[in-house]
Amino acid sequence: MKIYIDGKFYDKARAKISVFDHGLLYGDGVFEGIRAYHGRVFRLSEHVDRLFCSAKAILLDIPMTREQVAQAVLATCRRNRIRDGYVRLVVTRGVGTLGLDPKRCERPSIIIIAGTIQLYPRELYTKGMSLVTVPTTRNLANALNPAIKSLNYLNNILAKIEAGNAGCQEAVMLNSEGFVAECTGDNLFIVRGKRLLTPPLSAGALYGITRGVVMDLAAGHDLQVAEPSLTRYDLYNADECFITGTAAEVVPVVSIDARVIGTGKPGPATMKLIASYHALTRVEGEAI
Ligand code: PXG
Repeated sequence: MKIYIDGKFYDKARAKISVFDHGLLYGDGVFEGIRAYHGRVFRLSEHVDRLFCSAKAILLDIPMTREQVAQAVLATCRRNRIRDGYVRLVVTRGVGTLGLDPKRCERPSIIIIAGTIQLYPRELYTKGMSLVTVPTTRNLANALNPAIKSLNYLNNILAKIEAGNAGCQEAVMLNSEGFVAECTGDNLFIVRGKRLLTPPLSAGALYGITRGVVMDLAAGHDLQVAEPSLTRYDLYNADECFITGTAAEVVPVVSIDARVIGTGKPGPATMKLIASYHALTRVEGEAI
């Protein structure tokens, strides 16, 4: 495996960054998780755009253009002979001092790892997943905006631990007002009749790229998309529920806080959206 760091490729064992990098010391940096399917990188420019938006929000100047970053992602895939895989793109604040002032960091570092990922076992996609609402609320937009895909994921990790303690693989995270925000690494949707509903970004969700794709696909399945405020009551009384993410793709949800969702089996609209999502990944993307 060859890892890209600041324009050069290193063997896995030699791919190292400084202990003084503020990405490590303070979680000061941003990242993206990207998928490749059938020799193409799916939604590459959207991921690169979101990376630059996250960076702008934390006043981090990425020392490359969007096009150069996209080309570096493709080059890393080629170098690792990836046709189907997972790319982790990371930008850290860079090497600094033992003080949190980012101005004292020399230069941001760009790291690209191209490998594989299997977040959840196969059978979860046919049987469905159980979720639990956890006590840790999603970050406040005015504190650390959930729209920023930063290297500081402790808010989500705490929620993930709580889900695990409750015997679940994913958590429903609420915002400080008690409305549904998202999961720890996935966006959340419900189906009610012919309506496909997902929390608005203002509820404290990441602008998920898979979320956007699924919303676009909905029209082809006669579903009307809306983004209302959602409470746990709305989730419990949904006909169907699923979560979306680059790594997870589209995963049916059949139980939330021990309430059975719909029939207790993955719903028909969910299964159709899973099929059209897979169909899209087969034909779209930047050629590696
Ligand atoms: N919400 C959060 C908080 C995320 O981190 C999503 C939603 C889904 O966004 P996309 O754009 O991927 O549809 C994410 C992305 C992991 C892992 O290892 C998680 C993500 C990305 C890559 C890996 O669990 N989450």
